[in-house]
Amino acid sequence: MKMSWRWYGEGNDSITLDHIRQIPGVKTIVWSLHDKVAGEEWEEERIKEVVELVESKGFDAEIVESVNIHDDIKLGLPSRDKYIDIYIDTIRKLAKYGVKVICYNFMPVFDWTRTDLYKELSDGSNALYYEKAAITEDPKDMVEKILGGSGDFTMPGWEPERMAKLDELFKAYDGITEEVLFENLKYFLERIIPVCEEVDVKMAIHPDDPPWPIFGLPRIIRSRDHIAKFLKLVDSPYSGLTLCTGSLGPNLLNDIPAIIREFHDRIHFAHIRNVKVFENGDFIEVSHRGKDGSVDVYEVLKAYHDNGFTGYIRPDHGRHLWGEEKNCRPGYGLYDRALGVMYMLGVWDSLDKAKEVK
Ligand code: CS2
Ligand code: MN
Repeated sequence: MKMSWRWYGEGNDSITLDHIRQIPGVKTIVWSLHDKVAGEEWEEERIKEVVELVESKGFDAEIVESVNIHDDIKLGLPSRDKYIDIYIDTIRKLAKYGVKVICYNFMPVFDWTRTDLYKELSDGSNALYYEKAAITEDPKDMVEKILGGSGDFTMPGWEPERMAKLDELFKAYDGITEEVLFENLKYFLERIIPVCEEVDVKMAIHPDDPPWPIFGLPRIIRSRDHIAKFLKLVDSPYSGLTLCTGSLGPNLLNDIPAIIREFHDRIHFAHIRNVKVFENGDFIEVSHRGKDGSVDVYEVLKAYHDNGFTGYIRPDHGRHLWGEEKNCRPGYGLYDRALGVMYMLGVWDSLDKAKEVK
C-alpha cells in the first residue's frame, strides 16, 4: 500500500507541499491541472512543472485525479472521437512523466452532490451533508448552494461555466439511459485502453456519489453488480477502479469489504472516507474512525491487507476542524485528513504486526 494525498496545486490549495511532508507516511501526491476543463489539451510544459515541483519535495507524482471526460463522450455524440484523441494525447504525456494511475468518473452533469457543505456535527466541527428531501426536481437550487458555499475555490466538476449551461446539458442527457451510458463508456474504453497498455498507465473509474440516480440522470458505478458489469466492458487490468468507500457507503446495501475482496486485483486506487447514514437515508461525512460512522473502515483496510494490496490509498474527504472551513476547500482541509492518515496507518501497521506473529 502506498499512502497518498490529494493536492490542488500551487496557489490553488490552502495546504502546501511543506505541510504534507510533515504528515507521516505520505509518498504520493495526487494532482491534476485543475484549471483545465474537460476536453482541453494538457500541455507538456505544465505537466513537467507540477511533476518537478512535487518531486523536488520528495514525493512522487504517480496519480492524477482527474482527467475529466467531455460530455460529448458520455453522450456518444459524433464529436466524441475528437475529444478521445485529446484524452489519448494526455495519457501519453502523463506516462512520459511517470504517472501510473489516472482517476476519472463517468457521472453525467454533476460530480459529487451534497446539499450542505458545512453541516455542524455534535462536536462543533462541520462537514459535507446530504439531505434527501433537499434534492428537489430543480437542480438549480442545489447548484446555487454549492457554488455559493465554496468561497474562492472552483470545485472540480462544478465549474461555473458548465453550470451556467445546465438547461442545455439536461436536455442533451434526455433519453440517455443506464444502458446507453454503459455503451458510451465501453466505446471510450475500447479506444483508450490499448494505449494505456502500451504506455503502462492504469485507468481507475471513481464510483458515483451518492450511489443512486439524481435529477433523473443515470448513474452506473454504484453497486457490486454495476462494478462487475463495468469490469467486463473491457476486461483488462488497465481498466480498473478507484474504490471510494465514501461514495458507495451511503447505500447500506453495498457490502464494501466484500466488494474489495472480490475485485481487489482491479482496484488501483483506494479512497477511504467514512459517512454516517441516518434512518431516513440522509448522510453526513465523519472522521475516518470506523466507529464514528456507517463504514467499517477497519474491515475495509483488512480486506485490502488480506489481499496484499500494493495500490495507492488516500484519505478522501474530511471534516473541517478548528475553524479551517473559512479557508480550505470543502472536504479538503488539512487536519481531519491528516488524522485519517494516522488512523489508517495505525490499523495497517497493526495488521502487518499480526501477520508477522502468525
Ligand atoms: C472525489 C471526487 O472529492 C471527491 O469526492 O473523490 O470528486 C473525485 O475526484 C472524482 O469524482 C473523480 O473523477
Ligand atoms: Mn472519492
